[in-house]
Amino acid sequence: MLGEIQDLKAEALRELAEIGQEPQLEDWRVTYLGKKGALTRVVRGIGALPPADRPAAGAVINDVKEALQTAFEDKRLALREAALRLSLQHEQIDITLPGRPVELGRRHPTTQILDEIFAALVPMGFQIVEGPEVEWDYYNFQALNIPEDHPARDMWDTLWITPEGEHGRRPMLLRTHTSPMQVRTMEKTKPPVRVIVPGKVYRYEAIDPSHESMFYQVEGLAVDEGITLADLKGTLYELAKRLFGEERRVRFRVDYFPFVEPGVEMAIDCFACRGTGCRLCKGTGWIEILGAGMVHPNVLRGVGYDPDRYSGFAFGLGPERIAMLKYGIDDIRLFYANDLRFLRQFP
Ligand code: 2U9
Repeated sequence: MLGEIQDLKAEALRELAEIGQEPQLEDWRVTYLGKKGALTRVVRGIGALPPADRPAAGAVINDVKEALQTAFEDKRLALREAALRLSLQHEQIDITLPGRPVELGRRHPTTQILDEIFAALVPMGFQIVEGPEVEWDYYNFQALNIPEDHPARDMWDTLWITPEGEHGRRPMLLRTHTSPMQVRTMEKTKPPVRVIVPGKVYRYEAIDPSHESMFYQVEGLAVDEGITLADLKGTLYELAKRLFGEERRVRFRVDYFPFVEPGVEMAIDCFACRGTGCRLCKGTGWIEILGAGMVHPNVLRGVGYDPDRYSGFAFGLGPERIAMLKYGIDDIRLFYANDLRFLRQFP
């Protein structure tokens, strides 16, 4: 019997030496060390020996079993290490390869102009506020001194949400300017008020290179005791210089908007020809860039301000128009067509 055990051990070790992969190693373990394996069979054979020989046989079997188990563990470690070495060789990362380029986003040209406008006005004490794009007729028109059926309503081609002229329901629309938010702000706060309101506005327009149905606006409002047209001029002169260069000159002329009195338009001297007349300024030497005025007493009264005590100035401008002038863009539709060839030109 002892001879049989030694043969078994030799046979097992020889087979083990030839194994090259883990699955075969497991087969080997089952064959020799498993519950129904070769060694178990030998152990069962002990019962057939004379009782006096049994302890010695048992000791030998245990030694063999231990030797096979140790050999098995060593082999398993060796296989693992070999597999690891192989995978390190094959899956090596070349850290000298350049990385894949990450495409950086850019700020939209409208956003860039908005930021420039904020940079000019925020240090003067204007706060940025935003309001709803869906508005009541009251805030968009009536509170701004534009009553129903007033001819000035034709100045804004409106996208209505409730059918126009419907009775019994408060008329609702897409705001045609951001002025409604100035009214809301004044309703909620006492003077002094200094706000700028950027945001999208909507118009019922035939779309062409100079008309879009959605565009941005920035409107500003300052109300306090003793505010005069000189404050308006000084503030907007600084804004013009910030947007178009320190050397700019400005020109104010009378204009009409129902919510201001007097109303003005501001022009800058043409930065392309310096005032001598060219295509950009249509030969006039001046380019109109914004509208403004002193807030109409009716508007102040409507929000509960006493027009004998308080006065204010307001202005409005279109960031797309500013961008078109600055960058020589000839079609407003480019702004919101999401064509990357256009957008990538604004670093
Ligand atoms: C309140 C009272 C008065 C805002 C003003 C303008 C003149 C103006 C347009 C210029 C180009 C807007 O983008 S645009 O179409 N705006 O000319 N806006 S005064 O006056 C206000 C605003 C709010 C309560």
